[in-house]
Amino acid sequence: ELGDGDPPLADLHPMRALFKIPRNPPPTLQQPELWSSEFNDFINKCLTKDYEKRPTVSSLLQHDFIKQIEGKENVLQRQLMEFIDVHQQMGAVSLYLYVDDLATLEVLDENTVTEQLQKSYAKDQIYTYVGDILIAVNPFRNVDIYSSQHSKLYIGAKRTANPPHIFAVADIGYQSMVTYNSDQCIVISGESGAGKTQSAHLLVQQLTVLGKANNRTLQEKILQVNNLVEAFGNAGTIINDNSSRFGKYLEMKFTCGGTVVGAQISEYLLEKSRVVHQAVGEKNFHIFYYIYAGLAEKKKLAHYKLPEYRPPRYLQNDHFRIVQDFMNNSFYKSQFELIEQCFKVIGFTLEELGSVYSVLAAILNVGNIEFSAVVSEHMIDKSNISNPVALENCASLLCIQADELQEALTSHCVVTRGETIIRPNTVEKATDVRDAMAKALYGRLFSWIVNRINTLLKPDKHLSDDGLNIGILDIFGFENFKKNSFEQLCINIANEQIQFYFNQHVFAWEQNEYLYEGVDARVIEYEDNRPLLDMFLQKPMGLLSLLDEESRFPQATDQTLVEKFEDNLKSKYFWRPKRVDLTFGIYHYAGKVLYNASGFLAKNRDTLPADIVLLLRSSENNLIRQLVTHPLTKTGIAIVVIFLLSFSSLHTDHRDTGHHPRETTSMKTQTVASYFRYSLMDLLSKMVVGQPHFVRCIKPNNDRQANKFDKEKVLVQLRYTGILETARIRRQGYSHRILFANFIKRYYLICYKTNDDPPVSPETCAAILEKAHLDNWVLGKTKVFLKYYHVEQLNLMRKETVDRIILIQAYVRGWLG
Ligand code: AD9
Ligand code: MG
Repeated sequence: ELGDGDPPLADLHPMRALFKIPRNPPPTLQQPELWSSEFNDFINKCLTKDYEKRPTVSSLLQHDFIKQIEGKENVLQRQLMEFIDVHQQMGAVSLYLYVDDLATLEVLDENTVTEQLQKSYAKDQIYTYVGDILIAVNPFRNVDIYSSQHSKLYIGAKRTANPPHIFAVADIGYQSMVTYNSDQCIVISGESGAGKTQSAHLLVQQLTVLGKANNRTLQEKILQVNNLVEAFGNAGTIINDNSSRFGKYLEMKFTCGGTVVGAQISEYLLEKSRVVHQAVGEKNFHIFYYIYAGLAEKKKLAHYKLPEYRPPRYLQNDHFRIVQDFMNNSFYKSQFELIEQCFKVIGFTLEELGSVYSVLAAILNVGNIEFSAVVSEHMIDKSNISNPVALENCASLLCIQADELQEALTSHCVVTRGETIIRPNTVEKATDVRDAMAKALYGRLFSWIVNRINTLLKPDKHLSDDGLNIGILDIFGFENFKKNSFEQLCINIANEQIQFYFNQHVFAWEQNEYLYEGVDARVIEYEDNRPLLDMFLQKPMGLLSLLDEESRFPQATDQTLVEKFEDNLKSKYFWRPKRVDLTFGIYHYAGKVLYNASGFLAKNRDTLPADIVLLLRSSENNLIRQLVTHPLTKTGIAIVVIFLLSFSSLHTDHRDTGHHPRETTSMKTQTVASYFRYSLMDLLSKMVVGQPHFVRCIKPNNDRQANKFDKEKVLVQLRYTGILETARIRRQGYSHRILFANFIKRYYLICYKTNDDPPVSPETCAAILEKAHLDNWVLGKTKVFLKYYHVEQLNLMRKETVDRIILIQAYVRGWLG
């Protein structure tokens, strides 16, 4: 490990500036065996590990070696002296007092913990640690803790040097990435409106600072990504004005030296149904209002065939009865400017931008197409388009033929015995096709934008080869409305899964290892939501399998679906209230939720008629053709199942074998499902391989009010997220388990000479740990068991040593002049 992976440490060091060490090439750590024994001897003197008794600077300078090489240069001698002094101060490693860490509370009960959070909150200290996990309580107002000064404070700092902060999580992720040369992932969880998305923004902000992008443009581009995808994927709900309606995994790409070189996003389960329908009190996706206000400002509504009086039907809700409501909205106007700027900064062309607006405008026009029943002698089931203007508008925006669109909406082809028969659509069916088309266009547009961003932010190949990354997972939070539908079920299952992932990491694997390694540690009880996940995911009798099965029967109804659930789900987590036809209830980890199964089957089938696909493929607009020629981005329930199944199976495999499992789906037989399985497996394997860091967002009240700490509300969240148990296990348990060989390779410098090669044995590990004055660690059969704070101390000591070696070398090699 004493290789070229180390320079970033020195690079970050404040002494770099003082010593004017050239950045390129940075001083690197040379292999000890390449040094002369004389030089090794000198370095070992400089590095005496006895922290109480260091060699004095003057005694070092008396050393023959240094005299030989730099006898005359007094300036440099003084600099070396200063350097060693500073390090001696820094090296006085104190045993940390984690005052802001719940794991150190003397009394660890619900009340004390809640009070602790409340006290901090009252002082605007919204962050608190529970061991290595960060709790963030939403302030619901701007707190002045994110300035560039704050950002600097947290770079490479000891955790106890500053109050807990989201920037510290970015820092620890970044430092772990460069030091261990391994991928990291930051998992943010919490219920809707708790502050996940905001936290994700702050992490990206700090990581771009840490990653010192060589060119400002790249830095700016990365900072715009979240804003752009959120304009399309977020919307106002009853709970949160800026609620994420999709899951997002943003990976920031770095070189192995830690310079940021690009980014990539994966998106999951966009709630497309929102395009065509919003529940009472809710809004459509932000972007629709933005373009309306923005295009009105630019006098371009007519160009995009957007009506100026009555709002398009998809935007008519209790918020907006007349177009002027959002057309003149100055916030929307400024957001439009911002988003247009984001597009440009990231690198979209003006032509692409125009096409994006056209698709959005087309979707709004699709929604305005209305049908009326045609009563004829033989067929009363036919439908006709009653407002041809909307149809014409839509066709012209999509660059397709209006009559062909009319046909695709009002009729469908059936192939029987090799013969194609055209059948008319009823008004109801035509309406469904219309809405399916709008949803598909939006979903595909969203995926296209994400893909395009990924292309534009892809690192150059030579930079990304054996590069590293930090992923940030920000999904939609747990939801419980008055009326909960299919979308809430998907969202809540995903949250269930994230909770499982958390439990696996924090409790299950840790406790398994104690057993295996013969380490005596008290077992912590925690709420395992595995049985609940099994109820959803098991094959063939899990809720989702039953749903998929029922979706395959043409005669099935939402009613038969609920009955199927009731007959087959033998679980204490499922119940069916009497006499309420389409309702069923689930006891989720975060509370009980009543669902209404109305529309479940249709939403799960999520079919887009082939006629519409074929028609769109004939479009003269490049973008629209691309939207329908790409692999189908069907985000039906099947995908959720695959997503979640791979999640849990991955973790089981990982735990059992210590390897992450291989993708078994053959790429040759690539169906929609296998395509997704492949991409999701890819994401999950990255998350599993990477070291996870957790941020748990807490919502202090239901009214989005500042300075209001509803103790009961907080307590419920602490309970269901298992924060108390987390604090216990962090206090009693050993969150870090490192193989002897890895431990020694990494930390031998703390106790041995640079050129020593101590044997891999528990004794060597013990010697290092004792030398570092640590206690409360345990040695297992093959691994060293450490508390979360040990690792930080060891890393600091090692960093100090390595920094010194690098500087001494640099000094000797004449770099400092
Ligand atoms: V959802 O599951 O996507 O519906 P999130 O993402 O958990 O939800 P979000 O980050 O959108 O919640 O936060 C909700 C609102 O809380 C934001 O719009 C801000 O107004 C407010 N918020 C959250 N975190 C902070 C913060 N650190 N400082 C100030 C904050 N305001
Ligand atoms: Mg969000």
